[in-house]
Amino acid sequence: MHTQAPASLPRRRLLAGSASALAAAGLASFHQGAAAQSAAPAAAKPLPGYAGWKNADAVIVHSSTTIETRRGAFGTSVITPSDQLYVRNNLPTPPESIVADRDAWQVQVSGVKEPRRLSVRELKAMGLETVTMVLQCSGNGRGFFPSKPSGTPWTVGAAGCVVWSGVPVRDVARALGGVADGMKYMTGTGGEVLPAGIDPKTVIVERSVPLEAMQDALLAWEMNGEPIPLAHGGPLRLIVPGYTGVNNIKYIGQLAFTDKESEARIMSHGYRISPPGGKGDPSQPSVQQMSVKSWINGPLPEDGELAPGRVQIHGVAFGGMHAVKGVEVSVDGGKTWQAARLVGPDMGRYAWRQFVLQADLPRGSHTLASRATDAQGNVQPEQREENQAGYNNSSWADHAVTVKVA
Ligand SMILES: Nc1nc2c(c(=O)[nH]1)N[C@H]1C(S)=C(S)[C@@H](COP(=O)(O)O)O[C@H]1N2
Ligand SMILES: [Mo]
Repeated sequence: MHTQAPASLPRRRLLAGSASALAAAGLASFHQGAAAQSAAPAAAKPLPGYAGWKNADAVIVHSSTTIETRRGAFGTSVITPSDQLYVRNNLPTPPESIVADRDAWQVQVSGVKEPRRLSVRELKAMGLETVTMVLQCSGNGRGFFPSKPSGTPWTVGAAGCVVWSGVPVRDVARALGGVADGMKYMTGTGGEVLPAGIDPKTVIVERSVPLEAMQDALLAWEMNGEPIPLAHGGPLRLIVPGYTGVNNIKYIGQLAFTDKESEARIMSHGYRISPPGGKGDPSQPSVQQMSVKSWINGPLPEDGELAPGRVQIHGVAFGGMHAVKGVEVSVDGGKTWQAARLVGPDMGRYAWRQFVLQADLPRGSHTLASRATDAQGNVQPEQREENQAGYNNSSWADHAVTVKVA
């Protein structure tokens, strides 16, 4: 059983890379979030203005740029309501003015035979597709690493299951004559205005994914039935199903098919699986495709003592790139397992499934765990893979909860 480090604990150090570059340039306000976090009192932090519409009872505000969904708030109806969905920004959120005239937003498309700037209005005429997808930060579950990596100590709530609508990237590429020869990556660049006087490469949000990821990718303008809120990347966001949050570029300004990976720091050194004590570098694996994972959302220790008898143990399970085949639940900390039942609609292989196991729990303490298997037979591992920055935690043991029945 693991407990979350209080969000008020001082950070051991400020975010490496971008924050220090900004600090060096004297742009203190640019990493207000990190600074506020290290100095903050224990009281709950208020929602930042751009996310003021979020349901304050359903989220944990870590900083002005990091907001997590409470584990008990996920519910059992598959889709994460927008006002409960986590937020993670590496740079300050752009001004509301960028969503004043959404259809006028433009994205530069290059690495195609006929490169062009396209407005959202033009994109809307090129194609339409809808995908339900788990959006999950690479660092979700970092709070369970005993090594206390620097960065937001997310437990389970830097994730949600979201419906996106937009134009398939492959339709856009086709309309522009097709992908140019020799391209190996799809590279998306955030449309944030960068501070003057520092090397853009050190702060820009730009990520490359393998070219084949374009097959299911969208340039999306709608989320959960509404224009994408500014906090989640409106007016236009690149959606790369199955890939971790950072690869899903908000307020996308450029979409390029490239022969090399981006040289932005967030690609070359950030989001790399580094050995404990090490530093990120381009030789290490990049955090990209998600793998099979599940966790229980109820009952939880915060519900207090349970009455003896029947409980409905429920949670979410997803496969990353593959559909979920099944979920097992243990009520004895992983000694024995029983097949859970998948409940609710199947929204496709990139969505999560919800599961339930009915159990009769006698008086005492019970450690509840879940373990998912994907359609390829990959089983959620017991242990996390140790790494310096606390990425990709899919350990079922870390996600177990202990409840008391009295
Ligand atoms: N332009 C841009 N895109 C971005 C980011 C960002 O800071 N700027 N953050 C990334 C990260 S690290 C994550 S986890 C997700 C968070 O998406 P959300 O805020 O909609 O939950 O967006 C990704 N896309
Ligand atoms: Mo993230």
